[in-house]
Amino acid sequence: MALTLASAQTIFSSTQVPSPIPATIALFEQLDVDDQLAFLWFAYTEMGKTITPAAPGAARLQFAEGLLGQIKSMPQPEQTQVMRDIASCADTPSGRTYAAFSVNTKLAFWYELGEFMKQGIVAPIPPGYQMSIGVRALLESVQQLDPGQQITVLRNTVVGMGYDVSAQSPSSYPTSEPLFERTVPAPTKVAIEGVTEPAVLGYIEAMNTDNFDAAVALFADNGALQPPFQKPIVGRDAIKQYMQSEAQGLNMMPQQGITESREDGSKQLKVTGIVQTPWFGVNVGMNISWRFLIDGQGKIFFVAIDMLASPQELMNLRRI
Ligand code: 45D
Repeated sequence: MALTLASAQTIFSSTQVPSPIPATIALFEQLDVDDQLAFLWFAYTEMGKTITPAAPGAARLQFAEGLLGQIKSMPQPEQTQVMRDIASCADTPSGRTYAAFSVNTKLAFWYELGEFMKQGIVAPIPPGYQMSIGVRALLESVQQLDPGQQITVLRNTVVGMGYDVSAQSPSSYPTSEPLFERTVPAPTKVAIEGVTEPAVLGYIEAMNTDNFDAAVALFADNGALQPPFQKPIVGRDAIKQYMQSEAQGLNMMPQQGITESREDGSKQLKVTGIVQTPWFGVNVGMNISWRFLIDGQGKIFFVAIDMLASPQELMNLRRI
């Protein structure tokens, strides 16, 4: 019987513990826009006491410079309004410009705006701002998350902002992204306890050298990759575009896994480990799992990347 995407998505589903991230983001979305901006500000500055993102280079900032320049030249009330418009996904010129940025450019835009707010070049959170109960509760729950989960909450809220005119076309990843320099060298030796599958080892090795051609060559023709909290991306071309836009400079450190053979000659593997983003380098490790379905020809038919609910989940490789 041919492998199907729907059945591939369910592999190892009984071992998956729900991540607290979607629930946190749902709470964030219930806040009004001023509270959202305030929450992000306090979460970001609080987090900044222990971990700060690497400053985005000029090559990446160039895409955001037009919008940043416009904001800088506005009177403060208008600056605040632009931030509100972007955060509330309003249909405005700035909202449209922002939505067309890649994920990393969106992050770079807010990084720079945060710096401007600290320097007083852009309107800060109003000095008399009183935290609402909702903001306070959300900040408290975010403090319970591990650092990898905290930065994922920030990233995913930022990604969802802006007015996306092309929301219906998932193939529209921005091209010509500047390279994202690794802040730390990638691990060179890949050894995963319990895993010898060449496609899996080759995948990690290719990703750690940003060799996305080699990575997608390991996929079956109609193979699929499912990023955390997203729908699967199907086909080599679409996967490669996605990787170029969102997977540059990631350090992947799988630690252990299990391999199970299936009756039809395919194999399913669950691998757990740590991923570092070039935004935070060695300072933040994200606990994740990869769930691979390898077809009878040794090609990747499906891989899902999931954020783990807790570090304990790294060891959770039993089927039952
Ligand atoms: O609104 O195998 C202010 C895939 C206040 C590929 C602010 C992967 C106002 C395949 C503070 C200014 C990619 C799926 C805002 C693996 C305001 C694969 C600013 C996984 C917003 C393993 C806020 C990769 C700021 C993973 C500046 C899991 C926030 C990658 C900045 C995960 C936040 C990467 C930053 C993550 C967050 C990166 C820089 C979670 C970066 C997060």
